Amino acid sequence: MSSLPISTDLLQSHNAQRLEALREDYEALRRSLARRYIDIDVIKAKLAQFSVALPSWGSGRGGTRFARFPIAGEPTNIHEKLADCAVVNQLSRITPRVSPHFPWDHVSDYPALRAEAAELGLGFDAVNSNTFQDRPGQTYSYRNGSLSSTDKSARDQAIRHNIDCIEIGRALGSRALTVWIGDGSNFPGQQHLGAALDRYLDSLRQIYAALPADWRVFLEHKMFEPAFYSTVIADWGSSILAAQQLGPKAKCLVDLGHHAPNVNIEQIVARLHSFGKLGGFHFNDSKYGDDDLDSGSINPHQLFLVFNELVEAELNPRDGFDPAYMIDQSHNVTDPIESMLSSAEAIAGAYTKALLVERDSLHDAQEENDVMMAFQTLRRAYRTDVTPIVAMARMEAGGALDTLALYRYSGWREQKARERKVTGLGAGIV
Ligand code: RM4
Ligand code: MN
Ligand code: MN
Repeated sequence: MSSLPISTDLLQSHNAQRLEALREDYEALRRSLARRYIDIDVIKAKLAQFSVALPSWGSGRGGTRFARFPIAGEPTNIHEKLADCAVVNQLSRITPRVSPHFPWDHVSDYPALRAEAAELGLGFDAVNSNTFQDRPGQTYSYRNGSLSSTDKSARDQAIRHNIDCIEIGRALGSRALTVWIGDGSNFPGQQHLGAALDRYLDSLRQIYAALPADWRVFLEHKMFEPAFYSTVIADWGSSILAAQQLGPKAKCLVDLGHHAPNVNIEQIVARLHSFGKLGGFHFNDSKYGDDDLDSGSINPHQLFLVFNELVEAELNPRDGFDPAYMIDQSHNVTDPIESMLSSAEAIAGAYTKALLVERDSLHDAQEENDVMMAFQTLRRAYRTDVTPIVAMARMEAGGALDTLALYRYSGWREQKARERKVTGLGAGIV
């Protein structure tokens, strides 16, 4: 890492002003956790191993299906997106990888892009293919679907694009491909529901065959949108059945926004893990649908319960459990760097709280059907303010004690507003 975006002098003096207060809070928390026989330093060491990838598309003001409201200084290409992601990682220290999206992040020299990212202290996570929209000059339209299209030429083109993404990913040092398709239908009778899935599986088999030995493919389900009557991979059931058909390199990816309201997502996580098929996560939050709001902003309790299952999964790994944790958000009304900083902190906090659950007490209470004690065991962890642990781990890794304050003080966005070109209004993304 030779070219970190924010001045390290600035970062150090920022931390120096806040360190004493943090130490006091950390020591107070040490004492209160010790009364529960929890060693705060062990929890902090565990958190230090944790990381979550940033979505390259999350560094811009993504917009909705209705509108996009650009801000001055937002990134206009993958190079600028990487620079912004590097700011998030430098301050938060838990977002060392970026998940790129193609063709949005297309460049002509991928080894050079990889080197550029490494200079900024970043690597690449799962590559995302995009066959949910047409791009200028494309030969076959995805209007009637992509991997499940009735048109073989469109299917072949979509398969080719996914294989190209694998090639790009190899050059970038990635080891996974995430496939989310918008394929589905808007009218009853529009599509043969069984045949569409058969075509999807056939296409995926060809993509699967192109995966290098140490790669995985993540199948991402989503209930609806852009198709509003049926979606080919609508739910975790379709996803796991497809992954089981394809083979061990195929895993399921859970995007928190891709379920019906009130669905028990933590149970889905547990189920996928039971069958060794939990591959990855897209963190975000939502109130109604695929809102792509900031992680933990609407339902932090759900985020905690999801992490509670992930900690259970860590303790009982199956089929090489190695989940790819990624953020997938769209920032319409905030500075995307601020949203990603805030989300990274919320995710780290939810994980830390899940680490505080007294597992033996929980399991004992579950075995004995002691409902209230089981519930209270989770509650005790959830109620704990873990801010000092998250901040201390971050500082020890070289990050900032108050990430948002330092980001604002650094004047990064204002400086970029002077340097970067103005982005267009454009349309939003899904
Ligand atoms: C989809 C899905 C995908 C993401 C696109 C932009 O709804 O969440 O993961 O790549 O949006
Ligand atoms: Mn997603
Ligand atoms: Mn989504």
